Amino acid sequence: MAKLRPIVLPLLLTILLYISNGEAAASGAANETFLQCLSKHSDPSHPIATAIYTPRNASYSSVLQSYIRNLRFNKSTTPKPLLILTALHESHVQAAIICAQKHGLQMKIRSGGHDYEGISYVSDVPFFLLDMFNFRSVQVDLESETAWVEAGATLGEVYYRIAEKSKNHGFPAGVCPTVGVGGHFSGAGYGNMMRKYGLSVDNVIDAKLIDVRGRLLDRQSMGEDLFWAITGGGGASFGVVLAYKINLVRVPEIVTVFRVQRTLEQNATDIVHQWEQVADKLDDGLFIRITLDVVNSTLQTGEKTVRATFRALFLGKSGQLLSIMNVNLPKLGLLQADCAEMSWVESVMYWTDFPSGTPTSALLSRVPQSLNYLKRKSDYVQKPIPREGLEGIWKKMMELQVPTLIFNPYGGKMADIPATAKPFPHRAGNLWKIQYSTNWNEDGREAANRNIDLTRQLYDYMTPFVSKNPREAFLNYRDLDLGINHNGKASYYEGLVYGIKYFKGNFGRLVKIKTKVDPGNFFRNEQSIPTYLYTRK
Ligand SMILES: Cc1cc2nc3c(=O)[nH]c(=O)nc-3n(C[C@H](O)[C@H](O)[C@H](O)COP(=O)(O)OP(=O)(O)OC[C@H]3O[C@@H](n4cnc5c(N)ncnc54)[C@H](O)[C@@H]3O)c2cc1C
Ligand SMILES: *C1O[C@H](CO)[C@@H](O)[C@H](O)[C@H]1NC(C)=O
Ligand SMILES: *[C@@H]1O[C@H](CO)[C@@H](O)[C@H](O)[C@H]1NC(C)=O
Ligand SMILES: *[C@@H]1O[C@H](CO)[C@@H](O)[C@H](O)[C@H]1NC(C)=O
Ligand SMILES: *[C@@H]1O[C@H](CO)[C@@H](O)[C@H](O)[C@H]1NC(C)=O
Ligand SMILES: *[C@@H]1O[C@H](CO)[C@@H](O)[C@H](O)[C@H]1NC(C)=O
Repeated sequence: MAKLRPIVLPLLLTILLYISNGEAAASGAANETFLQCLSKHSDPSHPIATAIYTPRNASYSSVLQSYIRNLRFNKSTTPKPLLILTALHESHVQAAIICAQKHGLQMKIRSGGHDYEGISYVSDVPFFLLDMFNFRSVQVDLESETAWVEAGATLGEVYYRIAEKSKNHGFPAGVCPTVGVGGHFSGAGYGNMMRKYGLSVDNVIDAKLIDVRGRLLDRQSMGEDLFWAITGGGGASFGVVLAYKINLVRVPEIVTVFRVQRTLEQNATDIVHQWEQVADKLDDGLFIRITLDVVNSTLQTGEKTVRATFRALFLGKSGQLLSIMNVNLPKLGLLQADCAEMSWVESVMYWTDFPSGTPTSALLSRVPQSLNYLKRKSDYVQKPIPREGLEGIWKKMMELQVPTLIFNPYGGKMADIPATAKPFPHRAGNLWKIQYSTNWNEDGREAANRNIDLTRQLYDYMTPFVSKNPREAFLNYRDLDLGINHNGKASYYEGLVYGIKYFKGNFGRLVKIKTKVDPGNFFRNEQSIPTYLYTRK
């Protein structure tokens, strides 16, 4: 299939640009090309031609590549869009939706491009890309402690614009500043204030969406069901999100961070074991993430060890943090010297690993700090892993060497919010989430297969320690290993396979809403919410 692409693409493009579409002609629609349709259905005072890139435009490749965040999908063999529409005005989005249906074209929607499986800009069927990066305004209103943030804004822009106006406000969302609002919020969004304030979507209060009929809707006009669905169920199954309105949260003027590393020789097992008992029960303002990787032992050359990196944000001062730590996690041996006090926005910079002293305006950069080939998977832990269990995991990690594990503690506000409040179901009963994270820099299929296989081996090894029936997963950690939808006759059953893992009991409500708002399954992708009935031709 991949070998055919260079021939297939220009052919399809010719069809798209010059020949009237068969399906449209057959259905009696106007005898027009897709491009003509786009310009006919958009506002003439915002010429859509200035937003259209076909492979003939010189900057087509650079526009496509600017928001590829997994190098696995930056290859000549990666399927490419027939055109990219970099929407500049809401009527461009409306035209894209209307014309794509008229011409039977698959549409992919991209905001920040961080989807781990690239499903926002890759497809196995002919498609075009609706790219939302121009929709990037962030309007902060301190009086009401709210903000309207457009889908193509980055988290870094959101944090910067809030901090610019207030030292006492922040927003609970992800750690990486280049992540896009469109995918992040529509897929729930979590970060290091989750234990205090919940997910991003727990703090979203309104939205603007273009639906399958091209209507611009807000929370009131879309209704509570659809609003619920696009706050955690993934936007791309339901419409195109233009913007979300968020409630800002209060943060103290001074927060404290630390990063402490311990290898197995430095009692990492004891410390992780103690963390397991307390991490979800600590003060809500304290979030301690553990990253586990395999490094050379300092004791003996040639020996490997596991290193645990404890990284924390505490919404308070270091004195109070130290007393919490001495009572609850004394085995870490945290010292005053390990702690740094700073403003909340500086803590965002710290967590992102910007060198200390970097100006906060670096949060506005859309160039990622690093780009890799990568694979991610997720799991939930619901009972502490016994010490021998941890020791087995370390042994397995040292055997595989490459994949790393990241433990993100739950509890606090996460346990207080009912599992049905949002499509995201992983609330009370979860101690922590595991992210399996593998990065590599070598090009080629062989390297990719090897690294993906190592990640899957570690995931398989973890089976006895994680949630089961279903084995739960986090939508924003997109993982096509969990199942793929071909959007054909078996679509509902294919959707059930991954849908139950991402949404548990909320899957049924999502399918019901989907069936109502998009019965023809126009808004579809490899892991979208299916309809109950197979209605698409
Ligand atoms: C470096 C990195 C760090 C991350 N850190 C975190 C983290 O700390 N916390 C966390 O929760 N997640 C994190 N993630 C995962 C991230 O939240 C998801 O990948 C998220 O979906 C990315 O949003 P995006 O807009 O950048 O992605 P995109 O790839 O543009 O979109 C992701 C999905 O959303 C759909 N979509 C995008 N925009 C719209 C829209 N406007 N309307 C409808 N559908 C839309 C896409 O079609 C696709 O299905 C991280 C990812 C990366 C690569
Ligand atoms: C409509 O399409 C047909 C078949 O492609 C073509 O012969 C005809 O010229 C087109 N008409 C217009 C008005 O473009
Ligand atoms: C791409 O090329 C077409 C045809 O030359 C032109 O109409 C369009 O404006 C170009 N797009 C951009 C964004 O410049
Ligand atoms: C993506 O691929 C293109 C074309 O091969 C290359 O020029 C570009 O540098 C790549 N991007 C990155 C970040 O490696
Ligand atoms: C590890 O634990 C032992 C026993 O509790 C203790 O004596 C030793 O000092 C610890 N080592 C480190 C590096 O903290
Ligand atoms: C770890 O040790 C191996 C050989 O034992 C060596 O090749 C490698 O460079 C070392 N890695 C680091 C980060 O020091």
